[in-house]
Amino acid sequence: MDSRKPAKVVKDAVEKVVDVLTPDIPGAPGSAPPTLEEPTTPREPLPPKKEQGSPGTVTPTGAPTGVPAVAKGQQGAYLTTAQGARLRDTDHSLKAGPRGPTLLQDHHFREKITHFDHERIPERVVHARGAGAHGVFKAYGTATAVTRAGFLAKDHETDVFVRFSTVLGSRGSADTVRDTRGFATKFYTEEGTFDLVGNNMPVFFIQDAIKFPDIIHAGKPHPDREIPQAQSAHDTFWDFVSLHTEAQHHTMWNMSDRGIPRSYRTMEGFGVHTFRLINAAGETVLAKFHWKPRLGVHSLDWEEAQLINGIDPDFHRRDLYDAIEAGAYPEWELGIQVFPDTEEETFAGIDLLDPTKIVPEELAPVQPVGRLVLNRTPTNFFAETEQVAFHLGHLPPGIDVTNDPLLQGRLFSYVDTQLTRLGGPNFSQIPINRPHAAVNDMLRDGFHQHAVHAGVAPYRPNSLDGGNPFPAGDAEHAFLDVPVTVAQAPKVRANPASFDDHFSQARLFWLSMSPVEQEHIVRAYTFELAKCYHQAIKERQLQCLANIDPVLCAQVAAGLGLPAPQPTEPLADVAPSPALSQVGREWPADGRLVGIVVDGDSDLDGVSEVRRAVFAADMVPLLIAPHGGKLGELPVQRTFATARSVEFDVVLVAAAPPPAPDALAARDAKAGAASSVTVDPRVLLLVQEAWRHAKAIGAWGTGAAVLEQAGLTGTPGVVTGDSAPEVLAEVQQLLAAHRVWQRFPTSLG
Ligand code: HDE
Repeated sequence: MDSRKPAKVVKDAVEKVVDVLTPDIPGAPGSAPPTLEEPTTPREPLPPKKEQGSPGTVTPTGAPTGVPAVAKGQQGAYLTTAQGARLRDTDHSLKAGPRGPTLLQDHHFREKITHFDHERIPERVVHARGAGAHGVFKAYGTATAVTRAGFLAKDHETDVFVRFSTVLGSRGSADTVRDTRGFATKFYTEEGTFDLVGNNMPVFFIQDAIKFPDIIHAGKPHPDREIPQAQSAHDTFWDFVSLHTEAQHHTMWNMSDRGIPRSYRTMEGFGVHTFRLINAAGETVLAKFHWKPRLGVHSLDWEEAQLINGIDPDFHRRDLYDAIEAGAYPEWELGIQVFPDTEEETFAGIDLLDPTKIVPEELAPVQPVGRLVLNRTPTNFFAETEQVAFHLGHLPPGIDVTNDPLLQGRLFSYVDTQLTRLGGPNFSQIPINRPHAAVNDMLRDGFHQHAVHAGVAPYRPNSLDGGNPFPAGDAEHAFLDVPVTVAQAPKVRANPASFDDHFSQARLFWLSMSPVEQEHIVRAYTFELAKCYHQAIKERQLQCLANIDPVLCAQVAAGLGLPAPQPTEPLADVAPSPALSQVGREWPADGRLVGIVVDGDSDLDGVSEVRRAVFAADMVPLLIAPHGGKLGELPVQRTFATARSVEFDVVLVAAAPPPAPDALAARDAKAGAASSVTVDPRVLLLVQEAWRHAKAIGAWGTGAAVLEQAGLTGTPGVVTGDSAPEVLAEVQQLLAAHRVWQRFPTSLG
């Protein structure tokens, strides 16, 4: 048996396979292509796909089993009952004659239907919609001065499972809604599981956990009509945040491009709260956790996001799985901002216990402590992504909590919710939740108990089980509750006065944005408030905007057709934090999708060369043709009827295809969207839409005529040339900046 960690073994195996295979378009269902005829020769189940991983092979109490992943699901060639009895027929229920009633004695029928009837569990009350992946975290060793956590020791590798999510929508809602994203990481450390349950935004709507039901009730669909789904553009949300003004900073993040990420792979992650770290000598510091994506922070365009919601509601989860299958493993660097652990628990005048505040990176740089690589997709969504249970209290020695009142309440909530959702107190024994550390917890019995506990004395002290289990000390890596002094104070329902500043950091965020990002913020507020029914709510929110920034307020007010109010508080004098802006740098484009328009008259050798170059750059080429099948030797992935620009990060045009036989508005409404007698109107729509979403566009050969007809030639970010590879190279350069922002003038800045 290979003694290395399962993740390492799989990662190496996956890399080996990827090396030798010609790259394939990701997304194939199953690990082998199907035959045309139904297979009839009995055989063992197919193995998982090569990039699929599954929970660690450990017992419910953390002992390695070495069982191969395939043996954890179904086994054997034959259909059986849940008890393993082989079955002859599952297509017909047992009846009193072919035309007679079904018999109650049909135990197979009852087992099958009863189990089916109970397939669903309650979805998460928040963060119901999500997608997960397995990976490996490797520490740099740079954090050992401040924490004794073993998984942060130099070169230490730890298996992880990450679940990304939206907050508001139901399990079946669309991915690209405007919302905060969850970024929850389970580190299976040898000193106990560490869950870093964060978001893609560093602040939260509320300062005290007791307000969580309020903000969520306000954000969820209205209780009477149960609309709108998965969005904040409605009266109850804006009613709450305009009255409960501590929500204004987080709301500003949601209205910014951070609310509509391009991909989970292009999101930052934040632990939000301040934690307390303890080193080997027992010294403490305060710290905030950050995830920095290798690919940079990038977003969708708002119109693009709305179109995707209809065209591919699974856009983000597909992107995550496809990127891993394409070998473009998503990567983040984990970093910490470190602050002295002083009695006031403040840094540069910022209260570190207030989760509505950031500490700008310019004041406290994020220090990298390790790298996360997601390299395996789940084998089974339900078993892994749906059943994974995170909890802020899953802490290893070396990381402790602070008195942030939001964090304190979360420490209660995460176990409580699993009791209902996962059906009892033994959810940590579900394979995806099993620790990779020895468990001896004296917790016994309960629904779905998977462990078979020996002994007679699950209590302490005992002599009957030889005194086992024993308390551990520092030498045995015991968890340490830091003996922080709690100041003498009256028992009150109150916040410290320092929590009263609700607008200064919303202003800091606004002032840190580039003009194009500010335009997007104006657009989002205007869109959302315009969707509210009641004028009083719009006016009240405009008052909040007036207290954040008069320009922002005036722009939104103009869009709503309302007067811009005067501030009721002096505007805060804040220094912008350039680190908050997403634009102005260059990043790798791994895993991006390149749509290539082709037809039978295209220079197929040139297309083939570009296709290879796109694969070599760790991106995925998708050919878009008048019909499916193949063009020469090249497989077609999309047709003019099935493609939409929002699927692609870049559009390349290698043909000027005349209208295809299905270019009829009655067959495909898109064909009525633009008129042209010489080029298929769907191709014109494709490039025009890509253009208005600020995407790079390239064309060579006859393709240049398409851009000419679309009126795009010579505009910023539109590349034409004779040589396909040269056009691609230029387009790649544009893609490094994510979008061609200079295409559009702004009225701000
Ligand atoms: Fe959560 N949150 N939360 N939350 N949260 C849940 O736990 C809660 C908060 C976050 O992928 C629930 O298992 C309270 C902040 C993520 O499985 C629940 C408060 C942050 C996820 C819960 C907060 C988060 C959750 C629902 C106010 C960012 C998804 C199902 C004090 C730092 C984890 C579940 C996953 C999930 C409670 C606030 C992040 C109900 C009471 C702040 C990423 O327990």
